[in-house]
Amino acid sequence: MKTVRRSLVAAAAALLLATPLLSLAQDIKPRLIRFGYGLNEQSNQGRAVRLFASEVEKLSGGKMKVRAIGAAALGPDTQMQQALIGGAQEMMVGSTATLVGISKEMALWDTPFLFNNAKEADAILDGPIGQKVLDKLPEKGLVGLVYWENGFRNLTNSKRPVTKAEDLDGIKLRVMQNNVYLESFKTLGANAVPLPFSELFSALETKTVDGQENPFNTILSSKFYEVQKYVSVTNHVYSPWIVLVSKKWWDGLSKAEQKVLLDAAKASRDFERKDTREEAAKAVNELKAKGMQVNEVAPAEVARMRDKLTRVNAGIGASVGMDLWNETQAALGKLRASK
Ligand code: KDG
Repeated sequence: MKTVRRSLVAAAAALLLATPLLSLAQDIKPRLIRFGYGLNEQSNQGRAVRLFASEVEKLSGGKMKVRAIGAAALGPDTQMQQALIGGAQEMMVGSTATLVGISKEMALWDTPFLFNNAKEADAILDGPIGQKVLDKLPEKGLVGLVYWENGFRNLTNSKRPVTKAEDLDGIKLRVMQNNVYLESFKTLGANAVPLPFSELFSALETKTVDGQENPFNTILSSKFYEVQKYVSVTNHVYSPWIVLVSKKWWDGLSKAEQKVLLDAAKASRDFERKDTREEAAKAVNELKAKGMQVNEVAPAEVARMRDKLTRVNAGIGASVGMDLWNETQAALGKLRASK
């Protein structure tokens, strides 16, 4: 009888001892966040995801850990967006343009020539209008934390320099899977071919498409200079990236954990924009050094492109809502008047 009692006491003691260790183990086991992105690790996008990860680790005291997964290893933007909505993935960064199928107001940022410069972009994206567009996401199962800078987009192709819209005639131009981009480049005379970013390099390499359009940073980091000869500078649209969280997962976080992610996202936004702009300033010379031929499209020809695209703008206003469209135009008018 004594032996039984002794063994029961020993078992109870062991359980008591184990429980704190188990709960301690639970306490110190960091909350893992899978953060997917489409560009490669050496890109401006990859550097900013790593900055975000270090900020989360620092601000959470090691209780939250981000696993950065690049090069579209978790799939293209559209696949990651669905994974977030379903709760199978926690976070991603991707283009606002690929989000339009889920949240139509994102098409506002596809407007050709909407912003004249980065200052205007920062003011609108980080201001009440940018927040209004973010506020449409939770009903779709997503939480948008901040906008990063993809940048002003320029044309590349393997056939000829583009000096005017007519030079696009007959060029098979890859565009993002987005109706505004498709319509815009059809209107300018190109044969627009929508493809996910993850398929773009091979499509250029195999001549499935002749050209594409992206910011200098992406042309450099994705090594498009290996499969493209000409860069034609149009700055035809300012393209944001957006840092997204699965709402299913977000709603399970404490307020403190949500604050860690938002504060880290804001720090990563400021880092990413500075880093991207510094890299973009050097990128043209680097692309020339890699053998690309760069031409600036004359302002008069850019203005002709812009005029050709006004019909596309009317469609954007209708799809995002004229209130949002008019509010954006008014805010830009105010910014330009105050210069
Ligand atoms: O994941 C990469 C894309 O989000 C981004 O780079 C979009 O600019 C883009 C493109 O051309 O697909």
